[in-house]
Amino acid sequence: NDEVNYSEELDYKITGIEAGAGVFKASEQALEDYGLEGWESVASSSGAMATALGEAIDKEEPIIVTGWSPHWKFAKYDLKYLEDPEGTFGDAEIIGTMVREGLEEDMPNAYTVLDQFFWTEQDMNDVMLEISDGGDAAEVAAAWVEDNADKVSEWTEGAEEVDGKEIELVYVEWDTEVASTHVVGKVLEDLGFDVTVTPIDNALMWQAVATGEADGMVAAWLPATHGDLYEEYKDQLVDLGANLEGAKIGLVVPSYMDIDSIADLQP
Ligand code: PBE
Repeated sequence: NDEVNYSEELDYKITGIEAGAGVFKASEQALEDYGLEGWESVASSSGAMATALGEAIDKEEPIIVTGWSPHWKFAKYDLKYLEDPEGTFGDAEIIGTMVREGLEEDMPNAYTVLDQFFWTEQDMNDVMLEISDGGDAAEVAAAWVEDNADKVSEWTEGAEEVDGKEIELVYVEWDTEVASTHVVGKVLEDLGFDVTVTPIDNALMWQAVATGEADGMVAAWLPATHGDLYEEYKDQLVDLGANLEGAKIGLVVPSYMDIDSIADLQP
């Protein structure tokens, strides 16, 4: 094995994100599945992870982060996923929409929009990149909605305007979810809804929709990433299916690192 062993240089640390994120939990599972003794995944936040990644790349130092796509980091930097022969991080994921029971009866027009909301990785990337470049999420979302009237009209087809009805969407402050939640929130606002978008922790997001405290969310990563939460709450939720296809999670490194597989981290 002539690959570089990065263990000591990295101090046996994977740069994680929020402890409640599916990809963070999967990274801890990977340490077990691959027998990476002495290694740990260090919880932080998505923002801190992105900062650490940028700083390492500036200095061409090694770093391993818990990553996901779509994400602007792949447009900004040359990165690769480490191969995952054990399948700990699952396969292709979808991002799904979940709403509370009774929403269809209470707010049929919002239900229609949330049910029809579907966009591409490219759409999401466009919004994410502008926000990562310092744009205000609500303003970037509003501009995207204005520039993509054709797409938006497919989501609003059959929905009628309302007069200030309150609706609350919950999300986690991951770049992907900041983008999608603000875009769909803006579309609902334009239909006349009084929209609140509330950032919370992942498990609380699922719970809030399941208990009806919140009306819906567009941040369900399935089948693997949030599989445990889906199992726990699926009987109390209305599953409106995918709003984006072809998502993925895993361990991500700069392309200049001389390593291809998680298995290469084994002692
Ligand atoms: N993520 C982004 C989330 C889902 C969306 C991959 C960080 C997670 O791991 O739970």
